[in-house]
Amino acid sequence: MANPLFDRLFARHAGKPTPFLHLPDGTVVTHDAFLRLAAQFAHAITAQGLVPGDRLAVQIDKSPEALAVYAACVQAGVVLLPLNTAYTAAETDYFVENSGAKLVLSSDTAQDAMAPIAGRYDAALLTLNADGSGSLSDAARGLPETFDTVARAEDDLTALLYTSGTTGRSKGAMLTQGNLLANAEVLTDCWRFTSDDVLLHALPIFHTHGLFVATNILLLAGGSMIFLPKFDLDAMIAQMPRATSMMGVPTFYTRLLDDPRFTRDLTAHMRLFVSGSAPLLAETHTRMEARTGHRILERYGLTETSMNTSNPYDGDRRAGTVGFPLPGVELKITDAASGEALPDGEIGQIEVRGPNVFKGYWRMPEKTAAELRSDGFFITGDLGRIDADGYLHIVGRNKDLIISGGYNIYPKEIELVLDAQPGVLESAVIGVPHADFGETVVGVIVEEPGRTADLEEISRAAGKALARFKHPRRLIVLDALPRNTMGKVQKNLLRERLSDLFAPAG
Ligand code: MCA
Ligand code: AMP
Repeated sequence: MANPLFDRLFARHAGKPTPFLHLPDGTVVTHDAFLRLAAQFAHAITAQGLVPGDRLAVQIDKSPEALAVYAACVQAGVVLLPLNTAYTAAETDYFVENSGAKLVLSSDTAQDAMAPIAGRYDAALLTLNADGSGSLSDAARGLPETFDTVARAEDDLTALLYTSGTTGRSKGAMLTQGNLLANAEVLTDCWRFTSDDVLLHALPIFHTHGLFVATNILLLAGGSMIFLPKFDLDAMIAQMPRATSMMGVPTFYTRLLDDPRFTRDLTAHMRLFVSGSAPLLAETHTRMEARTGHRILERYGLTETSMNTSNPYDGDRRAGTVGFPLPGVELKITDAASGEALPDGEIGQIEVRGPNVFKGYWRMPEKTAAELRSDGFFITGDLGRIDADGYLHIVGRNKDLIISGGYNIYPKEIELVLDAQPGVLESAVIGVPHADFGETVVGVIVEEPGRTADLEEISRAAGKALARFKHPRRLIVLDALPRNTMGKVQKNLLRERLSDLFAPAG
């Protein structure tokens, strides 16, 4: 029976001893071995009582086994909910509750923190560690190496990916088989991926970029991936000569360019460098070309839509732009107030429609209605303009969002934590330029009259509540927040005032 995503990405490789994952220690995981493990995991997961449509929340380190959980979910029709390993227990609690996950997968070390959460929401708990050990692997051992693929339609859910909201509450973006397949097909074609490709993979696999864009393309093309547990400069340099391609966030590129070993010779075997998830500085683009002769291909996407636009493979890859709408993707610039389309050249909100656009937010019909129009256009919250040659420029955001090293951070979530601390009257959290992460988090605090806020104590409280990458790197006390006549905090003024705190070098 048909399961379009499994059939196209995975089943076609069954029985093939071709390389899929190259690990840093030299081990190669073949397509065949990967699929046999995925089938065993599918048995172990369904043995926990999960049926098609049920959610599996995973907060585990990157490993071949972790990727096999993705394949197992697709094969069994279980909806995957990948979570950043940096999330605190308090953050994870919300995702498990909101998704109604039936099974939670964590590491052995996180098991004690996770058990009460799983218990609270009646979810089973299994473990999978970075080295592939854990109770999931124990349960899977000896189970059949084939699994009867569950029939699925293109409209069925494959994954719930949570993206934070402007109100501070995360929303689960419902991605269907059809969404992921359509995007993988278009990108494989546009970026010319083939079975000869070896992708240097150092991104996390709990976000669209590393999990879907990178992995799905390579599966579809039949290529392989050098699968690194995380970005590590020495490992990147060591592996680069064996790769043909790399996908990264801008921080990958600035870190590589800051290392003298990253040269034209080192990258001679590469055919493609892709950047996305955050704005790539034109300066990084220029430095890259001068140093290596490669022009980075920048593209633009969101969790809700996967990829929308891309610079051309052949043709001019223009610094400071994200290229053209991908085939099948309609894109328009609209007036935020009226929703009317604006002529090319004018700045407005970016809206997109196509087979890549998600189905809505999990159990949040009002939020879905606010962002996904009934005619299928999704309001991205990004501001852009289309130039005379048709290239899209992202010029800002219509949403209060900080992107640090490719991770999205919603200030509201942090402001709620700061506001709750003793001595704090109110707060404003902003992103300021940062040489390594692009932007970083700064918290501005106004103290209650006659009281002094204990900044160290506040930092500790933020540390307990929020993932490390969201912590304000600096807390600053001001007498008052700048406000406009409507009483709205003017964050642009704060950003201007504090822009030099972590200013990029040069
Ligand atoms: C780690 N830290 C961070 C970040 N990452 N702080 C702020 N922003 C970050 N992104 C913390 C660490 O916990 C550590 O804390 C300190 O910063 C320094 O860590 P370091 O070792 O330098 O960082 P790292 O482990 O090397 O990670 C940096 C990274 C990583 C390689 C840039 O964040 C990364 O892989 N980012 C990619 C994110 C991504 O895949 N985004 C795609 C999502 P301390 O030492 O103080 O305890 S967006 C998406 O999918 C859309 C659809 C799209 O368009 O692609
Ligand atoms: P996420 O919610 O993690 O999917 O992040 C999506 C957001 O990342 C978009 O709304 C953009 O603001 C930003 N983004 C992704 N790619 C780019 C890019 N190439 N340039 C600028 N911003 C980008």
